[in-house]
Amino acid sequence: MKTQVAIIGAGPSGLLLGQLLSKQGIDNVIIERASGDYVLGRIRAGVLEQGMMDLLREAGVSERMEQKGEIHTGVELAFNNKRVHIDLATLTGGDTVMVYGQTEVTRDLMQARSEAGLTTFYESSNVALHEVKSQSPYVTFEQGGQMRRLECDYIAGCDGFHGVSRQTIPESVRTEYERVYPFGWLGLLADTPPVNHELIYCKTDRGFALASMRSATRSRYYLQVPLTDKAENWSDDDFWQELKRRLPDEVASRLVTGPSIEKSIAPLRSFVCEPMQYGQLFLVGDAAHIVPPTGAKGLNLAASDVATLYKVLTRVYQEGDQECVSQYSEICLRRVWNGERFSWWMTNMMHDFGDVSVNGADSATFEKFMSSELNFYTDTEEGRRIIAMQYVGLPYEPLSVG
Ligand code: RFL
Ligand code: PHB
Repeated sequence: MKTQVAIIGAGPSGLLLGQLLSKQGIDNVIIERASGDYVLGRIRAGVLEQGMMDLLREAGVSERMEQKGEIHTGVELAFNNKRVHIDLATLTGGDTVMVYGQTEVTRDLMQARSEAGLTTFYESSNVALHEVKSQSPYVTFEQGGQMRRLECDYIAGCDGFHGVSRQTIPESVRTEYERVYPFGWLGLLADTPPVNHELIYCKTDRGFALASMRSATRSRYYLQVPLTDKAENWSDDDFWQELKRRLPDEVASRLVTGPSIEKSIAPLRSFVCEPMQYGQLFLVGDAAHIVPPTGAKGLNLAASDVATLYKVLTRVYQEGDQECVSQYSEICLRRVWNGERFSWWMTNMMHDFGDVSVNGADSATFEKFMSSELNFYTDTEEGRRIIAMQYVGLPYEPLSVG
């Protein structure tokens, strides 16, 4: 088998890249380890930045998002008996975010790919990347007991944090930056009306909580929990009671509870792999970087990587400019590090670090620094604007003219 671009992973990064490339006439094949149902069953991101909404429109997969997604013009931060409204639209001169689940984005992209008759190999095992430094790389994988070989010009590693693509870059070439946090997020999805019309990020003495949603009838909530907790040991009742304690009183009084559809714990991590390109291989999305979910940036950073790689490969194939490939890593990493810094900052300000010392400060001192930081940025319009600009997302950087 032969294609122009081999894409490893059919998560949102791989599917969106495939869709955009196909629209430019660039042939691609996706190789995915899991089944389509498994990929759709993962409940993850809920907030899309302006740049990602525009990219989904460009990819021709925005019809359902326009109908079902909800534009949010603000978010709320609650702490110390205060509720601060961050008016995203006013503070940024009109930018907003869209609440539309990653599951729905993935579903739309899967449908578009299957309607266009593009090839995806689900349930592939032993995926391996070969000769990525040469002009003729290839991918081998096993499917239905049969070994297959896919020859290509380029490989896009869209296979998430635990994928094989990043490991293909020799250790002597890559540098990995990492911060693991001493807690996780327990998420619960329920068919209950959301407790508030906007998201509320809550910092409390009992730990962080987030009130989010998927639609007018489906809510998504998160609780900061110790890493030692197991989702199956949290009953729905325990979850709702703890959430009530962490929401502002007035909000808690209107919480509607119900049976959970999904409950899971995600660890929190900041991680970046540099560089994001090696020979003919590009790392995209979670394969190259992870952020803690506090800033709602993970999927959005994946989308900005896709936007950059799409521009690079379009220029390669339509203008014959192979030099522009070397711009990919630097352009992506500038935006990635900004998202990393914002997510780390929001995580530090909003969570309870318990007895763990942070950045050399004992926990009580760190807590004082972070409370002061939160007050400083929320008390003034300038501070709120800084939060708003980063929450809606920075603009995508264009390729430089070669
Ligand atoms: P994914 O989604 O992990 O997809 C990778 C795909 O690659 C496959 N794969 C392989 N395929 C072939 N061979 C191999 N060896 C393979 N190994 C793995 C996997 O099966 C999978 O299908 O990465 P991608 O596409 O880069 O997408 C990234 C996003 O999923 C991620 O950044 C976001 O979900 C992060 N995130 C959020 N991002 C936001 O922008 N806004 C949010 O509100 C937000 N909330 C969240 C989140 C992530 C969360 N969790 C659980 C980590 C909330 C949570 C709770
Ligand atoms: C979500 O709805 O899943 C969500 C929203 C905002 C975040 C993280 C997760 O910051």
